[in-house]
Amino acid sequence: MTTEESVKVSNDEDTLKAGIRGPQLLEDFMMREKMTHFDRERIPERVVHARGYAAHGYFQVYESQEKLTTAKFLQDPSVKTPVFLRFSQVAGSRGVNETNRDVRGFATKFYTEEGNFDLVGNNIPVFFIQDGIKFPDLIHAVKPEPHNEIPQGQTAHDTFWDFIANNQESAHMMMWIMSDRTIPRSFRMMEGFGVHTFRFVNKEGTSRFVKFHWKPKLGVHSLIWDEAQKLGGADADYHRRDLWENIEAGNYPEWELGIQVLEEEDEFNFDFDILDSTKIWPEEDVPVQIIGKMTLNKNVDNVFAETEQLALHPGNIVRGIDFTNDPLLQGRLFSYTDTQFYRVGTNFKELPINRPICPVHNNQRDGAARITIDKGQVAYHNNSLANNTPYTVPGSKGGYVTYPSAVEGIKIRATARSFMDHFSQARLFWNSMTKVEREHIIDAFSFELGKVNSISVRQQVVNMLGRISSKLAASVARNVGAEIPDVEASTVTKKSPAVSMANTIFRPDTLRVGVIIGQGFNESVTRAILNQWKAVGLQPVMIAKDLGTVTGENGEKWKVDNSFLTGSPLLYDGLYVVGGDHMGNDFIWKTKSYVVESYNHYKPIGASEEASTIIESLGIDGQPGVLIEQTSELFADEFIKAMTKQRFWARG
Ligand code: HDE
Repeated sequence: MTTEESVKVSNDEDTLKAGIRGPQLLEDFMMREKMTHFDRERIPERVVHARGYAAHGYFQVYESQEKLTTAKFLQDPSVKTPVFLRFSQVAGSRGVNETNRDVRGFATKFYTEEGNFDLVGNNIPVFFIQDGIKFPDLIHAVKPEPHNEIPQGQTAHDTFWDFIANNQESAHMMMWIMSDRTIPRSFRMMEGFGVHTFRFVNKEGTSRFVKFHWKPKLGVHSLIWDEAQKLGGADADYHRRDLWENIEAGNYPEWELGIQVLEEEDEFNFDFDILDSTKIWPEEDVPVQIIGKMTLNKNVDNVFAETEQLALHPGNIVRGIDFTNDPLLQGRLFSYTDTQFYRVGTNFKELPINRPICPVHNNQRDGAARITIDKGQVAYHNNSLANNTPYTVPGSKGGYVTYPSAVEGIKIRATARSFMDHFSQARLFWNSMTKVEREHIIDAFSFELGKVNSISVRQQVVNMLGRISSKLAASVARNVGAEIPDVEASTVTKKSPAVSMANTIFRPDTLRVGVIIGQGFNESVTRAILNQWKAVGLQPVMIAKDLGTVTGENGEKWKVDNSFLTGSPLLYDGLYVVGGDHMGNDFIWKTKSYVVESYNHYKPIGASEEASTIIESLGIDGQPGVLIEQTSELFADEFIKAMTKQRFWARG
């Protein structure tokens, strides 16, 4: 151990004192250094997206996109572009539990050969507001209320819903937020969206409008509300633990990058404004073309140095990509650098996690905590003393050139008419939901508004829902004691199947099965079943009454991962009760509580013949997704199918 000045430390436990029981001496440079550094360890948390977790990986394009863009990282399929992806929650502070209902940030820094490109997106494709100037209002409304700092990381309170009811452009976003998308099962099972309309520009200088999508290879899956609430207690770090453990285990999460592309001349061919961030471009109208894949394969070494000091900015673009007039995007372009100067410091771009992999040459100099030692006499442009270096690079040689889009009009503070239809796409979303998805949306609105104290705000929101769907409004009104509104609902009948999570990919890999074993369990049958499951990527977690080992009927000792106490049925995607030949009352009782919780959360439940009495005693045998083992091979297969399906909504 040394001091920061590299003096070797002989004692790090006792402060220098005048006499063995005497006062401490100010001259103790070791103690002073340790304490003063500690006193400054925290930096301001992000004003939004404070709680986040990130990992390293790489991106590869499937085939050259040169027809659309000159962006270097989208040209050569053999190039692996390093990426760093930070997931986050918007509303809570850094310590908030991770399963709260909230939008998740999905923000990727691409370290390309021609500079950094940041795609700072969310797991929802639309946003609350249309103009950046409203963002501070939105965030003031969603954050804990200022007079009592309650509630933490929740939208279920008066000021948030008051904002929503009085800023109705948020109607579409609210439908997405009240769906299960805001309580994801895993970061690995979320879609990501760039939200805004960007431009791709190719070498001929042709510009097209583009929206970015990340599609998870594992599909899009969510928790259910009861589970999410309880998980906050069972494991406040549920999502980061899931990401960390899966990357450590070599289960590298993957997302495909998709783009929706529109020709310039199609800009006005839609019944919404393509620059409005409260609108999707329905995938059925503008198909998503899959162009590449991102893989996360390395956890961070230090969360503060990497995840916390990471400074993302939607304004970090590279040659071949440009902005549009999307007013929300334009507002963001100002905010992000400004906040990084405050949060991280003037020279934040020099930090290892933020600096590009290609060299930086310019005349920016000095400032607090400058790391680079800039050499030479000259720090200005134009110059003759340094041969006019660093020199600028024309577009034809790779310099960034802004797309010369036409600008016209008078200076004005107003919203375009084409941005004023707030309900058609909210209705489109509602139309696209399955029965179960609709029930969850109604429950979510009812929960949230039920936590709102102001009767007037509840009613205003219900009135707003009436503009989307009279059925939705009536159901929520009934649940929260509001009047059924007398307003015209949107008449849109169109659906977009792509927005329903029922149409996602269903796969068993990486899902966790809690396997409850008792003394005297059958090792060979259990091993055969678990091997079959592991072969398709399921992850068994061994649960028993106590930690340590459990002895099977042939004397094998199996290691226990979780006891009933340290585990929880909330932590597994399905349950398999093996039991044993001496299951005491306590074992049976605890097993039953695990089964009941899993059953209530619609999860697959399997039981060996020996443990079938436990299932029968609960009266749930024969229910969908409840499987009793007859022959082990068949059972193992059926159980894999059940795990793949994930939830059995049709339970009586
Ligand atoms: Fe952000 N947002 N935002 N935002 N945002 C920040 O930047 C802001 C918006 C998003 O993991 C802040 O470094 C304004 C949309 C993510 O480090 C801040 C507006 C989308 C992250 C900021 C928006 C996002 C942020 C806070 C309206 C999805 C976390 C700390 C014009 C497309 C990035 C920081 C990370 C972070 C401002 C709207 C996503 C204050 C003014 C729309 C994922 O600069």
